[in-house]
Amino acid sequence: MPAEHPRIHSFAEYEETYRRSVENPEQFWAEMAEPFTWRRKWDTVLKADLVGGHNEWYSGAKLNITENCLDRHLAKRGNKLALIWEPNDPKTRQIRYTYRELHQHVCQFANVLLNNGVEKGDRVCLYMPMIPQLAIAVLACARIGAVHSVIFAGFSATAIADRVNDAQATVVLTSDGLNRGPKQIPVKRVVDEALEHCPSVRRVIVVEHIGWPVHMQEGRDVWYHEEVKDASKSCPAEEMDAEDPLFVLYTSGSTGKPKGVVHTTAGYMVWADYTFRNVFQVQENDVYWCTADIGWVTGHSYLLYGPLLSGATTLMFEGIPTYPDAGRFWEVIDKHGVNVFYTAPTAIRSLMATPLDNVLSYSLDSLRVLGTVGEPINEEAWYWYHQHVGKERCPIVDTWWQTETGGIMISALAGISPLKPTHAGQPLPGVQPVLLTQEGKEIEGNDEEGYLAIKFPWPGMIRTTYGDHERARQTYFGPYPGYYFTGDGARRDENGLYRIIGRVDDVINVSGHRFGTAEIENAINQNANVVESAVVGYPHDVKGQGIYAFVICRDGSCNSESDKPHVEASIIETIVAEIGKIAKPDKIQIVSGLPKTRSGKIMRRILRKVAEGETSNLGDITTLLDPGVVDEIIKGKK
Ligand code: 6R9
Repeated sequence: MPAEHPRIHSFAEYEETYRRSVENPEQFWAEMAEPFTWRRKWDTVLKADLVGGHNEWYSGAKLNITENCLDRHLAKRGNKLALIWEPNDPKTRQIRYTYRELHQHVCQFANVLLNNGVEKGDRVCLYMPMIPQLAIAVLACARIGAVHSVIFAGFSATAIADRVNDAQATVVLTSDGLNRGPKQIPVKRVVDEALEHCPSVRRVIVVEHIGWPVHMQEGRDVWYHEEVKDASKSCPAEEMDAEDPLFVLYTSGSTGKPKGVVHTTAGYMVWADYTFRNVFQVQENDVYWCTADIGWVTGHSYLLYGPLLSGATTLMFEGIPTYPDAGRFWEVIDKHGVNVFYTAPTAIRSLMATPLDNVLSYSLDSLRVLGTVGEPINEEAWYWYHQHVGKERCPIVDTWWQTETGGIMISALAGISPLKPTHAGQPLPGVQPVLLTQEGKEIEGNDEEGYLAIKFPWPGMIRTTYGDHERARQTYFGPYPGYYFTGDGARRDENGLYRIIGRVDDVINVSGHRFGTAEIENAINQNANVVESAVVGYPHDVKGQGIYAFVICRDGSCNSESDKPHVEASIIETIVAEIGKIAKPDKIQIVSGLPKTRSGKIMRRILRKVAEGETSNLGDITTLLDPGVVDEIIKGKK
C-alpha cells in the first residue's frame, strides 16, 4: 500500500509549512517526494543554477510517472473512476474508466507505439480533440519514455509544421475530425497539409472519432482501432531518469517563434501532485473538473497528471461552454456531481453575458471549491462566479502560474487561506516570489508593485527550451541573473497578498492564451499586401485582451476606403493560415506610417494608448521620426 501524501489542513499549518520549505528546501522536497514509487531514490535533491538555468531536481533517481499515476493506485483504487469523459453532444454516450481500465488502455496504446518503432526519447506530437484517446496517448508516451508534445487542435497547418519540425517528431497522433459545439472540423486534413513540410514524421496514427472520410497515406498512416486490436494490455514501464524530458509544450514569448518548454520527469511529478492536492483540497470521493484543453499546460498539470497522481476522479469535456446552450457547464456539473471546478475567467465572462437563468436553473449543490486560471479575473466576474456558481459557499482559488512553472505558484489553498477578489494570494510552499524594480533591485515590504520574479528553484520549473538552451537562459534567467523572470507585473498588498497585473513584455493574453506580438506581426507580414505591421493588446470585455493590428500596405494595394474590407479580410485569412483562428485580430487599422523612433524602433507605448482609447495622454512623442503619423492614427482609430 503506498504511503499517503501529507496535505495542509489549516492556515497555521500553511504558514509553518511555508517557513520550513524556505528554511530547508532540500529536506522539505525530499519529504514530499518520499511517498511516490521510485525505482531508485535520488542522490541529490537539488542542483540549483538560476544564472545559467541548469537546474536539476532529484538527480540520480529512477522512476516512471505512469507507475505513479496508475499502477500505484491499483491496489486501493483499482475500481475507482479515474476518468469520466463527457462528449460534445449531451445526448451521446459518456465514457468512464476506472484506474484499472485506464491502466490497461494506456498499456495497450504504449504497445502500439512500441510496435510502430517509437523509442525512449523520441518525440510524439498529438493533434487531437478532447477525447479519451488523447489522455491515453499522453500517458502511453510517458509509459515508454517517449516525449509528448501536444499541439492545441485549433492551430493551423503552418503552426503544426513549425512545432513538429522544431521537435523533430517521428510520430503524430490525430483523428479524422473533431466536434466543436455545432461544428465539425476535419482535423486529419489539417495534419496532412502540415506534414507535407515535415520530413521527420514517418507514422501517423489516426483515431476514428466523427466518422469522416479521410485520406490514409500508404506506408505512413494507420488506424488507431486497428493497431490497438491485438495489442497486449500489459506493458512494463520504461525506467526514466529524474531529469529525462517528459514533455515539450510550445508557448509564445516576446520573440516571433514559439518556444518548446521542456519539463522533466521527477520534479514535474512532485510539483503537479503537491500543488493539485493542496490548492484544490480534493477529497477521496470527489469528482474534479478542469475545463482546460490538454493542448495547454493547464490540461497537462490539472486535467491529467495532477489528478491522476493524487488518485482523484478527473472529468474531461469535449465540448464548449455554449453548446447546446450557455447552461452546458452547469448542466455537466449537476449531471456528474462535480465537487471541484476549475476554469478560465474568459469563460466566466462570456457566460455572465447570457441570461442568468442559464445558471439559476441548475442546483450546483455538489460544488465545494471553484478555481480560475490563465489571466487576471476582474472583480465583476469574481463576484458573479462566487454568487451564482459558488452560491457564496465555495472558496475561489485564483491560481497564478505559467507553462514554464509547471504548476501553480501563487494561490489560496481552498478553504484554508484568506480570499481577496482579483488577488491570487500567497505563494505555495517552496515558491519564493519577489518584486523587482526595472533595474533588478528587490523591492522590500508590502503595498508595493514591481516585476514578478522567483528567487529560488522549485521542482516543477522549466528545464530548457527544446533544442536551444541559450534561448531559455536568455528569456528566463538572463534579464535578472539569479532570478527566474516571469514576464508579469504584480502588486503585493498591505497583507502580502499578490495581485497579478499582467504581462510587462510583448505578450498578449487573449482568453487565457498567450501570443507574442512579434508572432502575430510575422504572420500578418506574410500577406502580399502588407509592408509592415505592429500589434498591441487592448482591454476586451470578454477575452481580457483583444488584438489590435496596425498595418501599412504596399503601394497600390489599398488605395481607397473601398479596398480596405477586402485587404482586411485577406490579412485575417493569412493569420488563420499561419497561426489559427484563435489569433484573429479584433481590429485592423490600415495606416500610412507607424510611430517610430529615430533609431527605427516602433513605439508600442503610443499604439497601446491609441488602442485603449487614451489618446489625451500620449506622453513624450518628440523623439519620433515623424510625429505626424500619430494624428493620422488617432483619427483612424477603430
Ligand atoms: C497556466 C497558464 C501564463 C500567463 C502568466 C500571466 C497569466 C495565468 C493567472 C494569470 C493573472 C492568474 N496568468 N494565471 N494572470 N492571474 N491567476 O495560464 O499558463 O498559458 O503559460 O500563461 O498567464 O500573465 O504569465 P500560460
